[in-house]
This record gives sequence, structure tokens and C-alpha cells, in this order.
Amino acid sequence: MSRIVIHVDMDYFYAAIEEREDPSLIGRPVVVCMYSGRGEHGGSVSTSNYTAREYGIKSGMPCSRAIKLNQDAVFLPVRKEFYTEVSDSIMEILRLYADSDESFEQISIDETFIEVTANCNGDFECARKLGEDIKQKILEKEQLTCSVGIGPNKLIAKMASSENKPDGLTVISENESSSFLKDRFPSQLWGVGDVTAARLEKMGIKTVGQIASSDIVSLIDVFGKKKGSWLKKAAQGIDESPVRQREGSEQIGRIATLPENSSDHDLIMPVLDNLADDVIRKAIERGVSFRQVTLIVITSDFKTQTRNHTLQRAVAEKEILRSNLDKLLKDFLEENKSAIRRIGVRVAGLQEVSSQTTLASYF
Ligand code: TTP
Ligand code: CA
Repeated sequence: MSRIVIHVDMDYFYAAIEEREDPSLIGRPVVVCMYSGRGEHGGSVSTSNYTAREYGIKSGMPCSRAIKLNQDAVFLPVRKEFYTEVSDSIMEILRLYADSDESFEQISIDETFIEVTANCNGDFECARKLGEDIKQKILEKEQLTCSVGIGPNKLIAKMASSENKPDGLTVISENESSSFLKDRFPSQLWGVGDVTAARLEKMGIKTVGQIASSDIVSLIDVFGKKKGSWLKKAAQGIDESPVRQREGSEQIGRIATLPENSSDHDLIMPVLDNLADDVIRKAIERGVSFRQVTLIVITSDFKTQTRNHTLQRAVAEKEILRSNLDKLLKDFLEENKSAIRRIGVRVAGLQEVSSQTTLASYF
């Protein structure tokens, strides 16, 4: 049975969020800048929308240069906290597709690997449907587009997602991997940087297919054992690296079934209270505090929905957790008519509590 990995990459993420917040920006070049505070235009470009990219404005370039490329572009300062909140909501949606909590790997603010081998039983058509569903859910809930790549491993999934950007969906099965890779430049292989690409070029290797058919001994000669063997495998579309939860992205969660289906706040809150107690106990045991609070709701029609909130600072305090859950539940009940069947709490954005004194103050 083939492994199946989904890679999700949000399109022009920071700039797309700004467009969503202010639709008058749509169609205009938008540049999101990380200002350094030195001079009026000091700083670098975090990202730009696709209209701005047509003028050559790219991530990483000085903002002063971006202005020269298009004086009429809209320049906005980075709002990292806000983008992180949006990212958290998206991750909540994506998490539900993974085989398990461990088979979900967020690699940046807007990119994720999701292992769906078990969920789809190795069937790429099933994975394609999940990909379509993911795109639709993110669009419905966050009004944002993403590009999805599906492959037999992380390497192919990651490269597939950039195939049809923006708003793309590309499925490359195990059988299609070699032909997907073979005519590409070595620099397009995920993990090959400028230095490696230049060395390959010196060896007369111009395509990924040529790496795949190279003698492994000569690759190891030039790149050493680890990198040389990796290149040979990667070029053939082989990548065994697992999808795994990143450190710092762990979470603590509890879920319970209500005594009866209900949409009565007073009936649900005591159950939520007990779950919150468990979560706090666990956090204290592990010596961590948390920044994100999520309410998980499974309604009587078995649909899962989540509501979350990012706190100003990391805490592990029962009262703060409780009041946030209370508010999230009230908001949920106001917007939804269907009765709740199961209810859950999850905290994430875990941080180690370094000093014993701080830990003691939680009790
Ligand atoms: P990317 O996924 O690299 O870029 P993007 O989402 O803006 O565009 P694309 O459609 O090509 O995927 O990065 C995600 C976000 O990370 C981006 O919106 C802004 C931020 N970022 C920086 O702050 N600095 C950088 O140098 C890069 C590359 C990204
Ligand atoms: Ca992106």
C-alpha cells in the first residue's frame, strides 16, 4: 500500500489576509513589509500579492527597492499576531484530516504536512477528495485560498503543491513520481540549495533525472555519504521521512460525550469544566503553559466544528481557560442551532515553564 501525504501551502498568505480584511485592495499590488524602524522605508518585504509579483516585488527584498519597482503599490506593516491567529484556525481545520494527532506536521505559519495513508487506505482518489474538501473548508471558514500537493511522501507532496499555485490541487501518485521529477532542474528538488546545485552543474548534471541515473559512488565522492545517498534517493522520488508533530506544536486535549444531546449552556458547561480541570492538571504535570485555547464541538449530526482563541500570553490557569471556553461556547451556541453530542477542549502553543517559582504560582 502506498503512503499518502498531503502538503498544504496557503497562497501569498500575509497579503491574502490583508486583502480579505480590506477587499478594496483586491486587484492592486499589495506589499507586506517588516519595517525595521530605520528610515521611512527601512526593512524587508515579508510577502506580496501576485499583482505586486508581476512587478518583480518578492519576499526578502528591501522595501525601498519594492517602492522603486512600483510606486503605486499599497505598503502595509506586518501584523504577525493577527496572521498567527488566522494560521491557528486553519491548522485546526487541517488537523482533522490527519491519520492521528502525531501525523500532522506544521512546518511554517502557512504550510503543513498531513499523513492520510490510513484514512485513505493508500487510495489517491480518496486523497484527492480530501484535498478538495480541505480547499473548500478553508475558503468557507477563512475566505482564503491554498495550494494542495498530494504525493507518496513529503518530498513529492511539497513539490506538487507549488505546481499549480495559486489555488492549485496536484496529485502525483507513486507511479508518476519519476516522470514528475525527471526533467526538472536540480535546484527545483526540495532540499537542494544553491551550493549543491552549482556543484551538480560542475559535474555536468543538469536535470533531476540525471541525478537519479548517476552513480551513487560519484555522488558520495562529491557530497559525502549522507547528502550523496539522499540526492540519489530524492531524485528517484524516494523519501522515507515521517510526518511528525514538531516540538512546540504539541497540544493537550480532552473530549467527552454529553449525558444527552443538548444546546443548553448550563448543561454543557459543567462537562467542559471537568475537561478543563484535566487539561490544566496535565499542563502542570508536564510543566507547560499554553497560548491557544480551542473548543471542539461535535454536533448531533456528527459534524466536528472548532472555535479558538489566542491568549495575550502563555498561561496555565484554570480561571483563564474556563472563561475563554465559556465565551467560545456562548458564541458557538448563538450561531448554531444543532444540538451538541460531544464536547472537547484543546490547548496548544505550549511553552515550557522554566522556573519552579512560576510553576508553583499556578497552584
Ligand atoms: P511563503 O509560503 O513562502 O509565501 P506566500 O504564502 O506569501 O506566497 P506563496 O503563494 O508563494 O506561497 O511564506 C508564507 C508567509 O511567510 C508569507 O506570506 C510571509 C512570510 N514570509 C516572510 O515573512 N518572509 C519571507 O522571507 C518569506 C519567504 C515568507
Ligand atoms: Ca504560502
